[in-house]
Amino acid sequence: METVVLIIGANGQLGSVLTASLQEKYGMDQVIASDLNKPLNFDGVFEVIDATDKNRIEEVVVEYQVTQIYHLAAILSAKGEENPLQTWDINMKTLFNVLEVSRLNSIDRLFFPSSIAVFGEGAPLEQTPNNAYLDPATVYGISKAAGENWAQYYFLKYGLDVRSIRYPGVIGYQSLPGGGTTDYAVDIYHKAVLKEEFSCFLKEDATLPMVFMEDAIRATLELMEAPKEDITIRTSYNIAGISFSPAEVVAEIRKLYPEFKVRYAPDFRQDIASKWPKSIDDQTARDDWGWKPKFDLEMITSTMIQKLKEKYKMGSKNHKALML
Ligand code: AKB
Repeated sequence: METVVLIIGANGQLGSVLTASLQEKYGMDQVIASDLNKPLNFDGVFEVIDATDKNRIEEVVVEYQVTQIYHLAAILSAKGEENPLQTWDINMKTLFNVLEVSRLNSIDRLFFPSSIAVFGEGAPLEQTPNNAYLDPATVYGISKAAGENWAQYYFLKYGLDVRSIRYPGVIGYQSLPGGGTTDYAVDIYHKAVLKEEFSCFLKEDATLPMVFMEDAIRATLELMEAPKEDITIRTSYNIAGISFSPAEVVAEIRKLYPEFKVRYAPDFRQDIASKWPKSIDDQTARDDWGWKPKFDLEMITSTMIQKLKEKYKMGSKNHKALML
């Protein structure tokens, strides 16, 4: 069977980079990117889909004979707290729509991203195991924990091959995150390259698990390629990259930009971060499908700085315009 992939939420931080990787892997015509708006100069097949509209998802699935779906659309942790009930509605409705369309159209494989936001005060902060107690404190985390259980339910009840990763904060130069608690770890590199002062919304010692974009994409593709019988977790897999605090990333950046200035102005996102793990035990992902991160903080920092310098040199000085 020829693989045809639909990506829902293709304009997001992960979605935009994953789309390019899937196009490279399967071919331009085999990948259907979708989101609420078509980006300017998009290269490839794009369909406008509002994932709260189940019929629209199904229309595209049928038209292109889609065999795999990556459902990436969601409202993240910090943004989600502005309107909790709306966040719950959107995150769950879009997931139910995708699960149902997948079941009814015999989708071969479905990817659903979860997050370290599923963990709360009931889980150990260090080396949080895959099967730790889940008591998330944000509506985003609650929706992801519920989503993991619904994914497993569809697997057990209908045999739908749903696979999932609990992403830590994702750091990449290709795209900007939006509405997350870990977003500072991307913004900080932009400010360093632009030689601007950085105002950090977390405390200097707020250690969080992170992963570099290349590793995050590779993890996603490796999980989706793994033989079905190797997948022992149908809720979601922990993956770890590297853990660091704002102070540690600042120290690393200052090796290249000694004058780099930072001030700390912790806000409500610090409360969210304080309940999330500091480090993650990802042994099951390593055992089941061979997961292993490649990028440490030094490599992340040198790559981010080098790539962002190239981008800013080539493009506009306008931070937002550059990333769209
Ligand atoms: C967020 O900060 O909300 C996300 C996440 C860890 O899921 N980056």
